[in-house]
Amino acid sequence: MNGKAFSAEMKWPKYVWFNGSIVRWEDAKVHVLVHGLHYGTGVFEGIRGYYDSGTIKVFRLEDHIRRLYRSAKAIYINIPYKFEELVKAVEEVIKVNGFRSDIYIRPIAFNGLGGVALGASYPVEVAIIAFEFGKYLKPGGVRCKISSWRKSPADSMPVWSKVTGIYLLYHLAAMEARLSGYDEAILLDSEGYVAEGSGENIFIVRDGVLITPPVYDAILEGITRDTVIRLATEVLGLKVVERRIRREELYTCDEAFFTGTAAEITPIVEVDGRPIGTGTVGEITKKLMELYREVVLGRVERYRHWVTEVLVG
Ligand code: PY5
Repeated sequence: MNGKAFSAEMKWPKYVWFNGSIVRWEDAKVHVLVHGLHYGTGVFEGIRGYYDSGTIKVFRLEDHIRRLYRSAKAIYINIPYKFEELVKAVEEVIKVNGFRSDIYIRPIAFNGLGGVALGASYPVEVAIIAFEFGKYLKPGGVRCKISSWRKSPADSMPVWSKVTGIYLLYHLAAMEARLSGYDEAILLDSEGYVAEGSGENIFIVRDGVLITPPVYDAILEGITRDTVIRLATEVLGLKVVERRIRREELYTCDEAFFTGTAAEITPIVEVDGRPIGTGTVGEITKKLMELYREVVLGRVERYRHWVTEVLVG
């Protein structure tokens, strides 16, 4: 059964970077007994690249690769490549595919073939898959449902890291929301406070102040979350408070939005049948969305160092 996801347009690429070399899409395969497939022992990243007159502009590439290594360390995955090699590999896979539209880049490292034992390490496999990709969530705003699935507390799962196995929970939450006629799920933490979306961090706006759950809560420390905090405070002069958010505070806030690499900044227009603010895209959300667009394209001098340009001819 399929959820009613707003399905992002994607197109398979010609080439994939796989275990150190560029291979054809058809040849980028793994064995059915890889440990990562059976037990979710893998880590991954999601990075966006924006096509702009002959170049792909990759947003915060080094920050994403750094987080990949951090996630790997947390679950005993030893990535057999140097940081610089993976950064280069991302650039290489973009170049060889010669993309002509916006892309999404998915680096992944997982425990490979060797056996079925838990508590064992097998040769780690690494792939970087880049493909043409459109919007992930409805850009005009999403209708959300508070999930019946709770966010795992930080002492039960390494939720701060981007671990493949943890995404089963987020997948179930997203399926539940979509099968119930909503666009996206919002997960509460084990104590009932708002944690995040199935694949996004969350912000609310109250009286002109941005509020988002703190990183010591059971959330992923999103790179888009960090970007938005920086842009809101440094450019728009807004106040950002990192603190817990109660469920009814979310229902009654002035504006709410998700942040994430795939979701970018997506307005939340309804939660559990309650319109958020006016039920349309809020003023501050709109300003942030416009500014974010300029920043990812490298058009704001102050943040140009976040953008890596890859010439695609
Ligand atoms: N929280 C969760 C659970 C996430 O999966 C993501 C990213 C974020 C927050 C936002 O993190 P960042 O801003 O660093 O991207 N999700 C992935 C993405 O590429 C996968 C989505 C399917 O956006």
